[in-house]
Amino acid sequence: MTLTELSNFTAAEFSRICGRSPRWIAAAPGRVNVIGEHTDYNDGFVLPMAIERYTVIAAAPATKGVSRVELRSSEKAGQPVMIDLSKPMKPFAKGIWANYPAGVLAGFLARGISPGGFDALIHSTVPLGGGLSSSAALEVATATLLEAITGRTLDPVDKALLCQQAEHQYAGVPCGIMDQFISVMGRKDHLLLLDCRSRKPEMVPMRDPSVALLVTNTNVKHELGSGEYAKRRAQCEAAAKILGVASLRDATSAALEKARARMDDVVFRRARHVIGEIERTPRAARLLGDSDWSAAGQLMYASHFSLRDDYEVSCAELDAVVEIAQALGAPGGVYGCRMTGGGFGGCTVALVKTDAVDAISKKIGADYHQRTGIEATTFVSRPAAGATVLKPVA
Ligand code: GAF
Repeated sequence: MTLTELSNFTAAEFSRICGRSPRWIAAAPGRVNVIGEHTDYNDGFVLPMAIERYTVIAAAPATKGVSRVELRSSEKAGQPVMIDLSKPMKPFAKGIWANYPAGVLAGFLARGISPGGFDALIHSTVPLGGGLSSSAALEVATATLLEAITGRTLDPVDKALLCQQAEHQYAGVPCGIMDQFISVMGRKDHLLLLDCRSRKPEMVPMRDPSVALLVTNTNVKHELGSGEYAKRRAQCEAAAKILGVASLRDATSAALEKARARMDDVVFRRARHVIGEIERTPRAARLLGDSDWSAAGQLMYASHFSLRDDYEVSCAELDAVVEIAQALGAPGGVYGCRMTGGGFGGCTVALVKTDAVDAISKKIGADYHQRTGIEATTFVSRPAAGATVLKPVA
């Protein structure tokens, strides 16, 4: 579905369920990270792109009271979640989807910006829990909707940070800044090379039609993910402390080697991944900008092996997809492949020849099923634009 079709579908669903047309529609994309994994909370570099999968929200002024917000997800349309804007905001129970929009709403209210009561219907084509940032897409779509309702446009950096805060404070996930930044700042046909320390974005053109980014969803999500994420952050902080630097961005491989005897092996390996990945990411951006697909692809493999062996956030299913892709190799149209996102399941991203996409998808699907008994889902996306406000159809 194109974004326009998706917007029209969401508007029609809103009308059907809420009994009137929406006045505002906002959308925000999910993302795939090409390289630069677990570097954002270490002040490093990331290289994500927005994908053509979106969270769309259609909304209209409330009919039941000026401070009553009713949120519906198209998946659970029968059960709206209610927020009373006249009362102090607080998170819902852990794990409730409405924490994401509620956290963003709280961020706007804390800045003195109130949308007043409204009814909203949320529909998403970003696979939930697939490591493609469905939560950031929901946060950023909510922020974009609130901008449309209030007429107050936030600075893009402030908007992304507000959404990150929502995730920390309302969803209880101590994420970095990558997902919210790309969902806000994505640009069609570009990757985003983001320096997570200065927050300076650099757009890297990626419009050569002869190559494509192929996403494979392993369709597994191992539950240890969220606790392990916080653990990794703590291990990185421990390494930085031993190295005497503010963050691993300031550390070098040589300094890490020198300090090896003063570190526990796990902390050492976590730091080795992060330092290597921070170095690989701007290099991969340059190579992609120069259309050196093979060299960029090698860095993607190196990233995967480092995440698998040193950072230990991969899993058997992600490794299986990377192995299948690597066995196809350049003769089979694959330049590189790696897990993408936080890990413990979710998706891989592969840099491939466009004319080999069908054959590669088929081979990955068949071999992955044979090895795991699970059906994978594959799709290709061009780099998409970031969050946007759409016109409701009459
Ligand atoms: C998750 C987090 F939300 C990001 O901030 C980032 O740390 C990523 O994992 C790993 O690179 O998506």
